[in-house]
Amino acid sequence: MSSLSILRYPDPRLNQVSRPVAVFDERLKTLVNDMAAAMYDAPGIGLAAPQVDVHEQSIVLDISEARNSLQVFINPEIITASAEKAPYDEGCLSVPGIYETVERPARVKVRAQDINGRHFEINAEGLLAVCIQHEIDHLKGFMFVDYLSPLKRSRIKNRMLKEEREQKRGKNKTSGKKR
Ligand code: QAP
Ligand code: CO
Repeated sequence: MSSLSILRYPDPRLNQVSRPVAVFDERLKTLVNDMAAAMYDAPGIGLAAPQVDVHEQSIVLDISEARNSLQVFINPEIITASAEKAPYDEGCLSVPGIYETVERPARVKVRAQDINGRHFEINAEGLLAVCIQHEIDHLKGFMFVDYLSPLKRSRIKNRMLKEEREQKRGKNKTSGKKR
């Protein structure tokens, strides 16, 4: 079980801008380990720190079938993005049960730091490119639903708020009775 709980859309804390990580210490290792545990537990393929209410530029992802290839990106930046776009049916651990098609650059070059602060660059395409861009958006307070039309977004928001209300009622022993 994981100790971190994942914020759910439309929690306004998901719109906070994350600050860069400055210190690469034990605390950061613990955060990244806990984020990975929360992602595997969910299960998901990517998680950004603001989704667990930590507003620092830290991302974990694992797009492998075997779930044994954790990738960590601290202070990630997209250096170049292809003009060519590709669509993908995206979901998000903060918007459970919702999947919508989003178009993004098909290929990106990303510069980031590893858990020890060493800089590295990767060229990503396919699912990896989608996932990295999706997670970097979280660090800017931006969500995949923000690419959708206002109508679609408001429908998703209402669905999530309704689920939240129903979940709260379910937890209450007197649910179903007049209060
Ligand atoms: C972001 O998303 C992503 O709705 C990571 O009920 C998604 O791990 C990048 C999940 C798609 C690229 C493509 C979603 C789990 C997991 C749900 C996730 C759900 C349970 C989403
Ligand atoms: Co997400």
